[in-house]
Amino acid sequence: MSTAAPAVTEVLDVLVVGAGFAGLYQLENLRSRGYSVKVVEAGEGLGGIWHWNRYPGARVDSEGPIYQFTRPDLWDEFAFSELYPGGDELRRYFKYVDAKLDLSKDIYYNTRVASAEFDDTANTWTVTAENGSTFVCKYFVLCTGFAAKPIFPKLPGMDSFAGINHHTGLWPEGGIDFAGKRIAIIGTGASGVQVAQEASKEAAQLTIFQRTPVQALPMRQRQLTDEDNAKIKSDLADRFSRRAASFSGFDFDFIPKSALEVSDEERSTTYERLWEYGFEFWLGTYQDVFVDDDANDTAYEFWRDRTRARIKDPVIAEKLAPMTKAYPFGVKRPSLEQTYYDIFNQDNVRLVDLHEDPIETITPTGLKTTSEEHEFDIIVYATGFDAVTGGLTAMDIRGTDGTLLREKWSNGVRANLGVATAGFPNLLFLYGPLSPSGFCNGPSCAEIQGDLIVDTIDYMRDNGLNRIESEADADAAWSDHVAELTTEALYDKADSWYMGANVPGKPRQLLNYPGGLPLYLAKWDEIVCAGYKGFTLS
Ligand code: N01
Repeated sequence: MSTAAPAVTEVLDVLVVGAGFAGLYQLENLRSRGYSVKVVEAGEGLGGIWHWNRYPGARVDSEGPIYQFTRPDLWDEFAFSELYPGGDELRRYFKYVDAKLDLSKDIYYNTRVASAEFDDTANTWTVTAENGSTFVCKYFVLCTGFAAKPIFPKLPGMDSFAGINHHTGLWPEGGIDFAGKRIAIIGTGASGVQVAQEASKEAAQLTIFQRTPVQALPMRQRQLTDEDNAKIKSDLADRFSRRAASFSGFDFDFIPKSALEVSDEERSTTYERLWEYGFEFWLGTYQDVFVDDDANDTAYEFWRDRTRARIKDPVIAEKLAPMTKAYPFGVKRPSLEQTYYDIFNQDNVRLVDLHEDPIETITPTGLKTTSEEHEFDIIVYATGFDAVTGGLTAMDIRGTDGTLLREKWSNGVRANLGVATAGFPNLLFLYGPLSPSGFCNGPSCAEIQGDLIVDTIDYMRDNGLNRIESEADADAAWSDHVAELTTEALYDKADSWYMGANVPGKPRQLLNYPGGLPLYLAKWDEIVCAGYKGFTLS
């Protein structure tokens, strides 16, 4: 296994950043086509988000079996023990993939990229890591994922807390004992929901600080027997084959009807059916639920009534699932939950509504809201990520005119097809801003968008070309296309990481491509068939 990068400069065809699904797919595919390629990874193991997300209860909250690589020699020999595998099992999966494909020999762990500069004459990037190692590469491929940069709230006194405090995305490897502790969780997104479910089992007192209610759906978790796995595998290839035709890279899609054109009876039968799957109540719903507010109301009301029925205290029920929707259903990422709404019926669990009682300061013994002093042993920051762009702009990547990528995007992202931007030749990013990214099942887009990147590098080699650069007009046109699609949907009606709205000062724009995977792929085809229209190749 490679550990940290070498002290000498290494010259490569491709340097990939990030050893999650996307980076590993690039490594395996580029390597097999004869390129010299290495991956640099900040963590000390592979798995990307699954390397870092070690908080109690961390598990995939997308449909289980379709959340893996599609190579038959990989899925055929690996069996998950749960429909929605947990972090430990996903790390076991990545180790298995590593052993099968011998990936680690080409990965430098504990190697975080600090900066990169483009050599305009040689058409190469010189990339420097924080540990001082350097690489010269023709193509610099960023696979940092959407959640590489955790964010903390800016609260006075944070350094003064004498207990244990961690962000969910930076959880210590050995774990933290929750038994008998007084625990605060700040944030109620997917991570907050998952850690709260676990903490509620053991904590002496768990206090959950909510700013915006999550709209969590039933996970429908179950253990998988050998028989279940055999059945899953019997039609997995077929399920994988349907991914590129669906909006989000799953094997199912929206119902091609309006929620408003069907009878109340049909809609309610449909919602009952989708509710039994949980996840599909979100991405398998009527096609206008995220577009038309009235259609959206029908889904919200169903979700609200099902959810409120589980919460005994009507005051708490109103905070968790308000009668009047706080924001349209499903335009912030709904988490999948198992016991989240039940734990508020327990004596050891309390909800604090931050709109009524905001946090004023963190204290040495806990935190102080406007109306109360709370004492805690542990504070969990489940406050999310500078999503989609944060991992990219954290590096000092300098383009041809000396501008840093983060400066270039300081007033909003401009990126052609969500994979390249003018002034940064031979820099390609996957799962990046203005591509399907956060709307797309991670492994699906690692492969489907990943193939487009590999094919582009092949096209360059096959045609004796050395430099590919997006044109500023094409960046603007793609960004305008995304903005126009955004106005046709309801995403802008919520303050979410999808909109960049969870990070103070970040420009508000939809960071994921809202046209769905099939339209995105059709746009790629159009551009490639026109000889990479909108890119300058030389
Ligand atoms: O982060 P989030 P997350 N004061 O941004 C609150 C994926 N994921 O880590 O909604 C108080 O969703 C914030 O409040 P508000 C999944 O795609 C996947 O939970 O901004 N509160 C919100 O409640 C998910 O969507 C898995 O008003 C503050 C919470 O913190 C994405 O990762 C598992 C605050 C942040 O929620 C991110 O989820 C877990 C402040 N200053 C996550 N700042 C898998 O299955 C923020 N909040 C892979």
